[in-house]
Amino acid sequence: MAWKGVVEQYRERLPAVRDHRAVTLLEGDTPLIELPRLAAELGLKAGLWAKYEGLNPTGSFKDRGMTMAMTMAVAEGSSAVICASTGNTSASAAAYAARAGLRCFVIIPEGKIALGKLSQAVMHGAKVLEIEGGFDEAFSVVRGIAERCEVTVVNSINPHRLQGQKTAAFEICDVLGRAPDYHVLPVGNAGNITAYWMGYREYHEDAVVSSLPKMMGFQAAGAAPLVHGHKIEKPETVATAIRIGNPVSWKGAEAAARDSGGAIDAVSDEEIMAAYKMLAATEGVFAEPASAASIAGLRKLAEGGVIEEKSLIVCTLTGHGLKDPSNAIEVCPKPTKVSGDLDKVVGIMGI
Ligand code: AN7
Repeated sequence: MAWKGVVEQYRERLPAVRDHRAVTLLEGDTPLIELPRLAAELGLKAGLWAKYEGLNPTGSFKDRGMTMAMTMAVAEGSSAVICASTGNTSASAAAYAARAGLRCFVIIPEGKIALGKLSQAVMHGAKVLEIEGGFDEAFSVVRGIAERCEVTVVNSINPHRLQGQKTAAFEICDVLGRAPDYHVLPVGNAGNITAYWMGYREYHEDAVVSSLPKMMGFQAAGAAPLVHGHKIEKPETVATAIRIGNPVSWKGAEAAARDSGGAIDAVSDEEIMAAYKMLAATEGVFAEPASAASIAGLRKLAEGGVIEEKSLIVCTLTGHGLKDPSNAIEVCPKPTKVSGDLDKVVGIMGI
């Protein structure tokens, strides 16, 4: 049967949608890819899988939440939506708003949005406002606007967003026939870790699965409020998607880590960039830098001897590598210039 998007697939587990027609771009059903070469490289004797969320319609996991948020905005008679974003939420909001015929406003931190994401927001017709400051400042502007104007906020304070995002946990269990032992993912605004934990718990309560994963969240070291236990005034990281100093779902992330027996830790920009290249080069899977925080985190766990043999690990790769081509070009060798002369080309190939 043809896939109809996460709202249709999991409608009975998304009670708010009732019989409303879904606003969808057929998000979800993303591949769960086994990563044996990376596992070997990391010295892991465990089964390693990536939930490749970069293959959603706008290239990130945000589409799962946005189909729900936009379906409900339409059902509730809204005519405009707004979000603050480090990039992916704005790309997704703009696309789904276009699909729904709603106006879309996005507030982004000046100069800190990967080019692919900005191109999506503008192409889908959103009104894009760049403010001085980071995501946290952009988000407080959104809160202020929401108090004054008739506009639906589609950041993750909108509870429908996390409802939609929990479907990724369902898909993983549906494919594996069980829950993983470890679920590793990047943490920025902390909505996704909260949503996954909700999804796993629901399947567990209904006995669809008989175990729960340890939730292992990783923040960028320069933007790690959950690790330090306080807000970060000026968060900095090369992984601009998770450059957030005061996460909205702070409590949800803490609960997910604590109640699952997991943890939230930090990885440096160097570790993120090394993992970013390693994943692409060893497995042919291209994910954006923020997504690679999960691989960098896994490496840390592997080196720390935390992971038991024969465990089953799932890493979420939250966004596509093509979102942020400038970072890729920067960390890799430039193409070798050579004349079209066959001997010269063969000489350089060294084959
Ligand atoms: C690729 O788009 O917050 O911990 O405004 O784009 O649920 O916030 C993006 C977050 C990880 C962190 N990976 O997820 C936004 C935004 C990618 C992301 C995260 C984001 P959360």
